[in-house]
Amino acid sequence: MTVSCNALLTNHQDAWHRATVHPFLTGCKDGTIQPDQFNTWLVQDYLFVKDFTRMVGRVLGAAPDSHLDALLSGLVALQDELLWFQDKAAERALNLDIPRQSTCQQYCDFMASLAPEPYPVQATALWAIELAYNQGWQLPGPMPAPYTEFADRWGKPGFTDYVNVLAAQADVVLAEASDHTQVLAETAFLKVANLEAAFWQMAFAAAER
Ligand code: HMH
Repeated sequence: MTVSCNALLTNHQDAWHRATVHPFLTGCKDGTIQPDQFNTWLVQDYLFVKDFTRMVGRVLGAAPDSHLDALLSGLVALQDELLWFQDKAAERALNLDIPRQSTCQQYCDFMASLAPEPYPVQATALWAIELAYNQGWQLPGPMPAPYTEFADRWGKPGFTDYVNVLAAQADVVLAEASDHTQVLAETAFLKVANLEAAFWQMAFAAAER
């Protein structure tokens, strides 16, 4: 078998659609998202990105030489992103020192669980996590203030280029991976898709709690 990033997207279109198209995102686009919903997402995504940064550090630790440059650029971008999240939270007077909601915690636990997996599995999961936000924030089209800068962060062409490099890197190692490793990579991809859908729903449901 030869799993590739494109094949995963083609074979799991429904799961990927649920990961990247959600009323939360269309609510940002049309201005109907409520402050509780957006602020819940903002704080929980900051808590997510802290652990995601640790995951990227571990992926870098397992990567071949030729993949280091792209992964380092990803980590540099995450340094800026964590500070940016802190600024955005301060503007809204949000407390970042709160517990992760269970969906966020499940996603962080999943990322931690990737540590002992073969590199092709980790590279596939990393690509999927980044693509979910790249497509999710891009698909609705240009967003009005105050959401423009959020949509741009993950939708901008430079981020799309980065995600494409991650796909190319994952494809190279998937092509040489055992069938068993490819199955693990597919399972990780589907897990990312499901967790992404649940993460949007967690934020969207905030006002109903
Ligand atoms: C839930 N998935 C979630 N948050 C993010 N910031 C990313 C992916 C980054 O791409």
